Amino acid sequence: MVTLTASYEELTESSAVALAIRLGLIQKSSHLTCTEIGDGNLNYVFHIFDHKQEKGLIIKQALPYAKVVGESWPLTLDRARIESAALIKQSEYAPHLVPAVYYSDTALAVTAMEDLSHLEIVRKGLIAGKQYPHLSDHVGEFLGKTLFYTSDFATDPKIKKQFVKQFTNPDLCDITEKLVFTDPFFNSETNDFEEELRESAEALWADLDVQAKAAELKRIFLTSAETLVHGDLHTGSIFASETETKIIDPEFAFYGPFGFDIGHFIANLFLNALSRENEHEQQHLFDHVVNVWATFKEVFTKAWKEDSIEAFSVSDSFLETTFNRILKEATGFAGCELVRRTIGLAHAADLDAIPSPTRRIQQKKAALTLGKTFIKQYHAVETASDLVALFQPSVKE
Ligand code: SR1
Ligand code: MG
Repeated sequence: MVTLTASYEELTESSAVALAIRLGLIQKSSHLTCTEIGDGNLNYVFHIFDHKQEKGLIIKQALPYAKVVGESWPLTLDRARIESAALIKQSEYAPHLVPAVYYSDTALAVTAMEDLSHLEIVRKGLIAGKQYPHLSDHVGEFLGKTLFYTSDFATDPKIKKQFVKQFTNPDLCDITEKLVFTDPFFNSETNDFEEELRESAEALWADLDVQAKAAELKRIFLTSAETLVHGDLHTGSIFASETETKIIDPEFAFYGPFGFDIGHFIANLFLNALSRENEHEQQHLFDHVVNVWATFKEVFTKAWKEDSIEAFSVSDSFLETTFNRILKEATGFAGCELVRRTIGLAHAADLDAIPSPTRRIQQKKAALTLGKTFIKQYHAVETASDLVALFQPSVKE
């Protein structure tokens, strides 16, 4: 049995229910069920449901190691504090786009939050062939608002520096530094890919231009404390229906570059596009790529005009150069994400689930080519449509 001031212990389905009752978040009843539904790489997620009241609750608990690897990879519990603090901060600007937090406990590394089980994980839905017509409107709005308002453009620079401290997240950033920005570009032990991809992987490791640009992108990730980024905005971090979207799981949040989340979201749209059979089925994903950027720009511009505290914000050309830089960096980050989801440690189910082995390898090679192209050309990209234009030749190569 857990107590409210407990030192850390791993929850079970029954102790998660006991905790929820003790916290007054759910009433004791014979109609309660609890299921551990975590399918991510790092945490337990308990779904508690009162079948009589038809009321649900999520209790998420960080494990002291990476579930995807096992106990040999210890991981800080502090990420639970970061996650709940990030959700609360994001809800100041986009409350309708994140789950409500009811309780958090740093000792137990627990966050109790809104049950979103009426929605589905976007990656799963996309793999099943579904479409989410408002996905890019909502993600673009989320990014436009949260990235603008937590940056120096809207937060007093002294207060922003306190946020930089509060959201310093060395262990989770270390995962990204290694798994996204380093290991996939070398013959590292953490890499994981089919033997048929070895030739393509070796070509990538020998490509000096890719190496130089990946090094630049890693440096930007390491040093640009611009805004509070989500830090892991792939399609598995988004719940949605046809009308609603909720962005979850900001345990990787930290002060990083504006383009990081945009790049990751776009890369994951392309990964799903690569799993589709034809251009007709890919079109809505390409539309989302263009629209998430357009919506981000629109929302960010409105906030800039209305609420910027930066003296230089009177300059339209400063806004333009800011967007140009963000899109270029987002493109480079998208390239790194495509590469790592193909040959790195944590794959994208979109490609792994392609049933025909021949086609799976073919599409993974295309993902590597697209990733490489984005990395090499990130300085040259001018519009989001340029990204879509780079897709077709990569797939046909
Ligand atoms: C060891 S964690 C592997 C990956 O899972 C998370 O969702 C992040 O994307 C991380 O890189
Ligand atoms: Mg996650």
